[in-house]
Amino acid sequence: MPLPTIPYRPPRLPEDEMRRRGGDFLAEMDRRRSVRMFSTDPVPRDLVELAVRTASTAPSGAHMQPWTFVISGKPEVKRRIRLAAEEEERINYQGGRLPAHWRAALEPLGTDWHKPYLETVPWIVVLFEQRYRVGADGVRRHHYYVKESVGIAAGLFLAAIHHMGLATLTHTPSPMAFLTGLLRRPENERPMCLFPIGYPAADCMVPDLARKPLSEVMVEV
Ligand code: IYR
Repeated sequence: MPLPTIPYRPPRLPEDEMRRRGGDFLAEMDRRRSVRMFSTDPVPRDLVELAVRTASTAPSGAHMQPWTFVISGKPEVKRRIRLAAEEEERINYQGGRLPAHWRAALEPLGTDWHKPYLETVPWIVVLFEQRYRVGADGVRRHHYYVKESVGIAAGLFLAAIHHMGLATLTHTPSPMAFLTGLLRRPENERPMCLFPIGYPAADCMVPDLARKPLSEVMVEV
């Protein structure tokens, strides 16, 4: 049975107003940076909820919304995540699991296996993708375009966090399967990305990187 339909009538704006809004939004998003130096200042839980609700407005295959945001501000949970992530990353960086080309690509960013911020940030949010769902009847139902849907939700989450004046990082400890057990997630879920959430530290520094110009990211045919 198709869903009932409702009117969708967003206001039609004058072009100069559209241009102003688009430019303002670009300028704001262009100020976003991935942060690895966080303040320990507390962040109210409702701000994290707002970002999750914003992320959850993402379009998704057949509107299945195949994502779960697991949030924690508990010191013991954050500590266990830090220890497990650092163990994996130590094998990556020091144990030779990262191939030479990957280490070379990361060199300008100056990352290493130490992830102290995972323990000191007020919140950690782990985004899980639901590969399928299990109905109340115990029957498996398909999810569609899961990676694309969850990727879009992750982007909206980043934008929402930044828009509120908070900072985060798309951290993908590799492999990240330890998060499924540590956070007691069901078999249908796989961790996709971990976001430490907080304010940037007062002495926060970020790499002085440049974004590709339009001419390198857009072609007209
Ligand atoms: N997961 C590792 C390595 C890493 C990989 C990529 I691709 C980055 O853009 C940054 C880091 C880490 O978190 O250090």
